[in-house]
Amino acid sequence: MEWSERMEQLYALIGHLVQLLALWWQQLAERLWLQREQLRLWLEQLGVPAEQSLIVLYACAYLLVTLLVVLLVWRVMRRRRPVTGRPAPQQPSIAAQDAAAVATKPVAGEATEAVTRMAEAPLSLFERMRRGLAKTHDALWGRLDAVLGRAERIDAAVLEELEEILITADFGVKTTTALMTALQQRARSAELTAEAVRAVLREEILALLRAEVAPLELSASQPFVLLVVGVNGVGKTTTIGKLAQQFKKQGRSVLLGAGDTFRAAAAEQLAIWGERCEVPVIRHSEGADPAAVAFDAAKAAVARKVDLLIVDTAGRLHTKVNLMEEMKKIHRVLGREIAGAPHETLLVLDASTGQNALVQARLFQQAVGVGGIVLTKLDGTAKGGVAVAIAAELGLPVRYIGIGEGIDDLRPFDAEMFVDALFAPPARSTSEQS
Ligand SMILES: Nc1nc2c(ncn2[C@@H]2O[C@H](COP(=O)(O)OP(=O)(O)OP(=O)(O)O)[C@@H](O)[C@H]2O)c(=O)[nH]1
Ligand SMILES: [Mg+2]
Repeated sequence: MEWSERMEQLYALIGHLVQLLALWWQQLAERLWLQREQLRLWLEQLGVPAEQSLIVLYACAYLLVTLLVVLLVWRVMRRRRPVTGRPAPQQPSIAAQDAAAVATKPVAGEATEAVTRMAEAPLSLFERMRRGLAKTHDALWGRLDAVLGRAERIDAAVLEELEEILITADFGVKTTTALMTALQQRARSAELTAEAVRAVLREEILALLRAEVAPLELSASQPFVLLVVGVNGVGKTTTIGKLAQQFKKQGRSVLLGAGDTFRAAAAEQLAIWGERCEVPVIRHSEGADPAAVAFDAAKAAVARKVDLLIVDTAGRLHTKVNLMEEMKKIHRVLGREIAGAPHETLLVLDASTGQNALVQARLFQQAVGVGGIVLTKLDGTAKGGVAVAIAAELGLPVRYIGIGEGIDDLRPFDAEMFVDALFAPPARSTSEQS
């Protein structure tokens, strides 16, 4: 309601009140007149001379009524006045709604809100990575710390426990064996302390990862064609959305191809990402030939001279021969339209599937050839060691890791930051880390 409307209502109310008061005043005056002798006696007892008693009576009544009116007006004003004293906006902004929500919370709620807001303050890249890898960190650092903390000396029994920890964190048998060999070698040359164990593990894991770190190089072709493959639900479409957003932010032109025609919702999901990142999407109807989508998308990418074409595909079981054949057809079509395309086949793997991700990677590598890995959902699993196993056992570069569902939670893989996040003591503060 507008402020002027409120004021009009207020004036009308005051008008009614004044009428009421006038009536009441009239009745009161009549009564006083009838009781005037009695009142005059009271006033005389209070020391008021008889000739002035009438005027004192009127003055008292006048003061009383004025006081009552002032009190009434003050109460009405207090009840109706908006908090800010300004008209309320027609469409409150999100920030205003937030502020209103905070304002209506009890004091304890306000404190919690403040803490939450502090927690939501922009985090350093490292802190984001550390939080994303918290579960693997706990499975590795937490358990290592417990074993090393209670061991008086690092003997064969302790090494056996360490081996079990690495296996449980999904480093894989081959990688774990390599790490244990490095520890035993160090033990032969010098006494193995808890600190030395941590240092050796950190160095060895970093060396394994560093050997396979390679960022995606888009300058190899224009348009650069990225084909995204993987089994159902690993995060292909989400990864494509996040990638489109990141490349767009870098100033590159991007086009998306909705090659998952298996489900109508799949193209819709990609179209939503396209809208969100303001990136066009080439799509066909449900059940259409994915190779036809790839063909149209490649044609459009050339005609529009985009920097990057990313083609989504339906999740498929690597064991289904016909689906793998379909993928090969998409490969052929893209290659016919754009020389060398797809320039990269990115295999998306869900980290929470642990060693099964390695099996998928091997089969996709055999079937369609894989250029790099995106390891998603590291935030929800204690099996983050699989990143090391992929690098060490498959020789495939982990290009990106997914550490959450947010648009910025897909990060180019940085081996050092990854290892630091795994080995960082839990109590380390943000400022120290950044
Ligand atoms: N926590 C977490 N969730 C993720 C991550 N990446 C993707 N997801 C979620 O995983 C679910 C599946 O993601 P999609 O992108 O639809 O997976 P897809 O591989 O395209 O699935 P299909 O098209 O059915 O084969 C969604 O709920 C995503 O939000 C990640 O890094 N962390
Ligand atoms: Mg999908």
